Amino acid sequence: MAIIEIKVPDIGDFADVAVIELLVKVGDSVKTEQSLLTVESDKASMEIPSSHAGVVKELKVALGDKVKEGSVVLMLEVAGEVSTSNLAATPVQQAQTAISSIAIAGTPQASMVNQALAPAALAPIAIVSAATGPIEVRVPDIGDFKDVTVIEVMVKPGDAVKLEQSLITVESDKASMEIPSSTAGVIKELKVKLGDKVNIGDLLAVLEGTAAAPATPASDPVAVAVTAANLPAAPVTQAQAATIAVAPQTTFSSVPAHNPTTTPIGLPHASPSVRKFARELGVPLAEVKGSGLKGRITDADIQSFTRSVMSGALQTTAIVAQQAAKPAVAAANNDGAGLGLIPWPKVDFAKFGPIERKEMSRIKKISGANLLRNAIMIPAVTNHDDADITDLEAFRVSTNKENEKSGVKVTMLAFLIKACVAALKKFPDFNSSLDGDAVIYKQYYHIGFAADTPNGLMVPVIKDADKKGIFQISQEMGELAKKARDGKLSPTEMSGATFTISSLGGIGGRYFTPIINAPEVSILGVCRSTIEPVWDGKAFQPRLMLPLSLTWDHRVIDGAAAARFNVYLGQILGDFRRVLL
Ligand code: CAO
Repeated sequence: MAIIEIKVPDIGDFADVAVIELLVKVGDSVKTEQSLLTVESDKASMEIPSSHAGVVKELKVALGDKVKEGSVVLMLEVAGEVSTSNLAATPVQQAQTAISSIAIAGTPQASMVNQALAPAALAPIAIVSAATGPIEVRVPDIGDFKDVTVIEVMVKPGDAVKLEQSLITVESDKASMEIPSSTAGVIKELKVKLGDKVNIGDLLAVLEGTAAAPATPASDPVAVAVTAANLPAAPVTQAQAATIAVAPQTTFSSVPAHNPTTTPIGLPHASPSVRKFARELGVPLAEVKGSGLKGRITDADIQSFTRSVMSGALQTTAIVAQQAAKPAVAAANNDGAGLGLIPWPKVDFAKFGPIERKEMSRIKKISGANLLRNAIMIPAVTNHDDADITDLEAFRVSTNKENEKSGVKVTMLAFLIKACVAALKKFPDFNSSLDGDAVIYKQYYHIGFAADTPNGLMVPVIKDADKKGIFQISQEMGELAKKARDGKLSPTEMSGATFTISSLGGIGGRYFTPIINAPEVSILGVCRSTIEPVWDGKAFQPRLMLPLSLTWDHRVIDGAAAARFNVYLGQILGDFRRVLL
């Protein structure tokens, strides 16, 4: 065992960046490259990773501390002996790699980068087609990070922007950064929107303005255009134009513009990893109160927000809005008036016989409101079909016999999950979600399964079911179903599903019409298999038939696709070798 110092790597000539978040505490085990803390300049926040795996022995920094290159961040106990020469270099080099690849060279943000590591791009890319013509602002060198997501657009067409004013914020999985304008001017056209992926050289906006404001001559038509676009007052004189051209800061101050050094109202202050965590749980960041430095939102804030919502102590705006919406009010009050219907009948049941009144469980109340919204808002259709699972059931039974000692029982539901993944891959519409007028196609396969619990319906999720085998799925399902029944499922274990299966096979019934678990677009209901006479062309044969009920959102999927999905699912359940085709 050895104790080593983990230091702040080279962060360019920026001294004194603030520690805004500590991601580990004493006693924590950390993996190599696990983020230890977040530092922030006025333009970028970034996480500093650990160069070694080990156990945190001592923290050498506190929230709000200013650090610079070489500051000791923490003491880490690592396995084995570590040579002193390694110690000095390795942490710094690794963190340099992480940081240099995300920072923007040639801009104020570039101060956070090791200039020596990224000498190539020293200026934001601005293509000026002509002194008086439109100016294209493009994404500058953001290292070898590809496809970073636009998470904030700070300007709109018609806005006047200053040189180096932030236009958008992009985010990788480790850092978020603001991309500044390489020129002053007026935004004529924005070429990106929220959620777009951008890379170096991509066109962000077309501006009309001064490519290099101080150098622009007073009579420059561009300057006049800027003036005309931004001064509400009547005629603009050449003298006024000159003022604007040579002193854009003062002149533009009358134009409301985004101040890149302050967090815009409503924009939550949180690191990229916290934002990602919030997104995974569907937590609206804007509603979370940050307990970190300067109100910054931490992982713990997201967790306690989620706990509060789950316990009913807190309601998100979405829930409040939903309850304010007529259908949900109708649900809460059993009042059809909210839907423009005649009121729900109010009956004194006690008049007719003895009664007992029981409050619904919290889970039932929450799921009830969601089910009602989904039932009302989704134009859902259900297709029924049967799958011949005679051979699959025989295989399942023999597999369980062979593996009796393993303690893991393979269930039909595990095979159904695998078969559904194959069908979802073939018909990606079923693994999507609606987002306004766009459809989001998910390239991961997280399958939710409805579990009946004493408190009501819960839907735990088997994550990445495409990457797991039948045994692993069966085992996870058993564990998750037990947790569900014991009321111990975490929010993470119930989030992120791309498709849901509701199996009543262990209970009975023939077919039913499951309600889609929004924002998913389809759900498969399964009932109890029975031996049926099936005509093979010559005679009726006794076959084990599994009733399938597929409900789908008609806005995204059409009937023919749904029929094909069911047919394909039936073929796979009939012969799993088809998955290989
Ligand atoms: N046909 C015939 N038998 C079936 C079957 C099917 N489609 N599916 C399961 N079975 C059998 C199993 O083989 C098992 O029999 P053995 O004990 O003899 O092996 C028995 O039924 C019980 O299975 P199970 O229900 O314990 O296991 P599962 O994997 O099928 O389901 C779970 C697990 C958690 C989904 C289930 O327990 C459950 O909660 N189902 C209810 C879901 C629900 O409420 N859906 C409705 C939602 S809408 O309100």
